Amino acid sequence: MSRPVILQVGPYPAWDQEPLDAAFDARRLFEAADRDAYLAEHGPHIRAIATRGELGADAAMIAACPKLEIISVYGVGYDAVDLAAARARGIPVTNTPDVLTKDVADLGIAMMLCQSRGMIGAEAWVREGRWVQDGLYPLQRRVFGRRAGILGLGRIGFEVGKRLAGFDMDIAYSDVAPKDYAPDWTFVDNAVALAARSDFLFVTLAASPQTRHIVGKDVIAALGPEGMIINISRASNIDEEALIAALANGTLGSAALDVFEGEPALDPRFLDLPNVLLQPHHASGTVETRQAMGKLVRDNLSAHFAGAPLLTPVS
Ligand code: 8YV
Repeated sequence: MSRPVILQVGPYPAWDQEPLDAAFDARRLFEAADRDAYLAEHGPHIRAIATRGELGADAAMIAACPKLEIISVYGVGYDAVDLAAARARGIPVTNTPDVLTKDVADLGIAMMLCQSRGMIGAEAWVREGRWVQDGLYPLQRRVFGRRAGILGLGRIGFEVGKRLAGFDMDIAYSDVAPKDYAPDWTFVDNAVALAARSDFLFVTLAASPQTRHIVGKDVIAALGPEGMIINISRASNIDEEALIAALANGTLGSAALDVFEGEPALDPRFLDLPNVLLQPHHASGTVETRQAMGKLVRDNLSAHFAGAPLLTPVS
């Protein structure tokens, strides 16, 4: 039987590529020198798009594939998929929730600890011989017992909260409504009030047009010169201009970011700021999680072509 033709938007690790190629005739858009010409040539044959969270599938890509039946996203976030364009043609979209939740939460916690305790600077202090030359490393700020705010108490936010509880932190969260699965944490009904009662603000919201720049000037000001923002969601949830300005003038204490507008080519002003920890969008980047994500992408595609229910459709 001939393998279904699929459009592969970005590269996957070798352990995914082999089984993907065995099951599907994958046309590799990311290897094309001329993307539009490639889509014009291969689009008419494409029955599925296999993409990644940050790459998505825009309206033009969807339109270029008139026989498209399904879009399978390697990532929990599907904000880069034009859902309206997919829905208009009844094309289901799947993502990879759950399998990455705990790794993403772990990295958020690691970023908080690393930034709060100045671990990057401390490492340089040792390597550059300053411990011998200048003595003790400057004192940093503690984490345990302080106030944490979680903006978006979905699966990832909840796992962040569970971990923060282990640091005896005072935990609050904001979401569209209080969550019955978080009875011990304080519900705050807006982002500014949440920031005002937080030392650390975790941004764990699924991105959408409605959440764009939800962390703006007011939230940043409410967090203040001692506050820290940790973003493990999407860059669009934060007004980057306001963030850079506040980090530069000290009205915000610090930030720890895994995601950036225009990534991987982030705003160069970030590189000059000493009070921001920069991570290359790798919160789900463990071997274990990435293997599970790759399998889920393929399992959703296989289920579709077998006429079986999708494992993780986006509702
Ligand atoms: C991945 C992500 O980094 O799950 C998401 O939404 O952004 C990430 O897990 C990405 O999709 C891998 O390419």
